[in-house]
Amino acid sequence: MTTLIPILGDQLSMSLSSLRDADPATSSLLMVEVIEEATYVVHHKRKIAYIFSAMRHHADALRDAGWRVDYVPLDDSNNSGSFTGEVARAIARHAPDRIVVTAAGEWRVAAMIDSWETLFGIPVDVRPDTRFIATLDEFAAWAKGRKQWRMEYFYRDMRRKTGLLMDGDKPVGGDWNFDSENRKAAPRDPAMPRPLSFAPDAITREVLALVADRFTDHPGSLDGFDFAVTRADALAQQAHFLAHALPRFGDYQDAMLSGEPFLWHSLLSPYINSGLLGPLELAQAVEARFHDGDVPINAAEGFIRQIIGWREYVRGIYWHEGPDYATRNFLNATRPLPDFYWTGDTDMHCLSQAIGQTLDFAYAHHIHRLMITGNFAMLIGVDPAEVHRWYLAVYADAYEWVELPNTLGMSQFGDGGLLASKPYAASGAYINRMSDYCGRCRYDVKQRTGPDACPFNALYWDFLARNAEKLAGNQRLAMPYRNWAKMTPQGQAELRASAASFLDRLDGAQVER
Ligand code: FAD
Ligand code: DLZ
Ligand code: SF4
Repeated sequence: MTTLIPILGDQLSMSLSSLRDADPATSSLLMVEVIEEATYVVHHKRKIAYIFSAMRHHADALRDAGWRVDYVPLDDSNNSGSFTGEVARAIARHAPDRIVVTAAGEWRVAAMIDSWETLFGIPVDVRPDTRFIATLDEFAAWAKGRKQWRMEYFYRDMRRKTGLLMDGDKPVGGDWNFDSENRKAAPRDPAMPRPLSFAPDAITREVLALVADRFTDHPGSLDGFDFAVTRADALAQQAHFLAHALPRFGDYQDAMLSGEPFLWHSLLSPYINSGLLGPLELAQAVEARFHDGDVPINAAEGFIRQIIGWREYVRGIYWHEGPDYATRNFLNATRPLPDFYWTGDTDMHCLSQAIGQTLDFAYAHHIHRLMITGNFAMLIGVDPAEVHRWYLAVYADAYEWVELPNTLGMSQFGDGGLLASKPYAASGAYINRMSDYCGRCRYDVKQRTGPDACPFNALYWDFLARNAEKLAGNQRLAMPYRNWAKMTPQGQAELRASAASFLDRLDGAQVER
């Protein structure tokens, strides 16, 4: 029996369920660069370059391991431009008896794969993606019957399942979660670790030229592209992180500094999400550093929680909720995304830093995404679908299964509290506490109204007032709503007028589309 095995751009792992029992002598592996995948949103140029180069290197690694790989580059003159079109052409070339494929990471591509059996008239065996720690059935069983879902309880089950940082049935260190020790502001430390930089080889240079030529209207820069594009290089970045950044990861996880996009973060998400690195092997390597006495518990637990907790939890929610999750808009927000999200051209220093580094590196760490760009978009009431498309486009690690729940659920409260117990809304005071941005900004973070006041301040109160009907009953917002109620009517009116005049100026600066 001959088999066609399509391997998608985020399936760059040797231990894929579709390869489990495959015979190299009778199997053809299919990898395709297709314009539809590169343009369903305007992906950052760096992201496309990373995926194409990692795909090309992975095809070589598969060939070295004895597989026959049929690789269709973007500039193949017969390239049809879509997964389905390329599978049709591959069936004509190889006449397979069946297709075996590891399930796609998102609804859009899963629907394409579901159409293949009828379309091509051969059996299609779609296998679960076994690279995750929780199966989708396990998540569904966990979610069933619970009135409230909270990541913390799901995470504890994942700790029990994997045995990571467990001492029998008790958490190592006496607590499940050391988050309260992960909120320090970062010093401008000359010994701050720098991520490894990987010089482009001939394959990457060819891809960079292709992307520069074909994706001129996509956002972002290719300058200084230095991503790892092989598993060996991704493992080198992993080892570098474990040795140099992990020990302080916990302390400075939420911190932000001007001109320092990376701090003590791992930068590993593009490699994990595309398959070059395995989440469990990474979490186990972190645990080993802890047991060796090289890293404190707040760093090890904090990092492992992100990988086996948050990452698995958002995936569970994505598949549990279905494709309509993308259309939810609990707060009925309708404003368009400000143009400066595509340029970084704003006088609000925190936003220009977060967006600038995003355009330069296709990277921003969690707090930039949640508390700067996400917070601002929610405060001004941007349509969550627009916010979602921006995040999906601009980050090298963005695939819908992980990006959508983080953006629409966690950062925009678009699902009404399924993922987050309260909106992550904050005024300038939070940004000032966690960064050095405000000291370099033309606005005064201490002022609440007037032309020099930090815009986040009035926008924060305006957000709460505007959405009181939906949010005032939230226990976790009781304190800010009490503080709002204590203000004089004049004080409230001044804040709302200040927010309105800021929003008028913002809307006036928006280019008609
Ligand atoms: P580190 O800070 O070093 O964290 C370690 C790892 O933990 C990450 O590599 C990642 O694999 C995992 N992780 C941490 N937080 C999360 C989380 N909330 N959800 C899932 N995994 C997590 N992460 C993505 O991988 N892809 C996305 O498209 C994405 N979109 C996001 C959108 C918004 C609005 C927000 C608030 C967060 C988003 N995240 C996303 C989560 C997080 O911001 C990134 O995983 C992280 O910034 C990647 O950088 P790092 O590898 O240096 O992470
Ligand atoms: C993101 C992406 C891009 C830009 N290009 C390709 C591609 O040309 N070929 C491919 O196989 N995959 C690509 N990807 C990743 C896919 O979009 C991803 O595998 C699907 O979204 C399934 O989750
Ligand atoms: Fe951002 Fe306000 Fe601080 Fe300026 S003052 S950096 S706008 S939080």
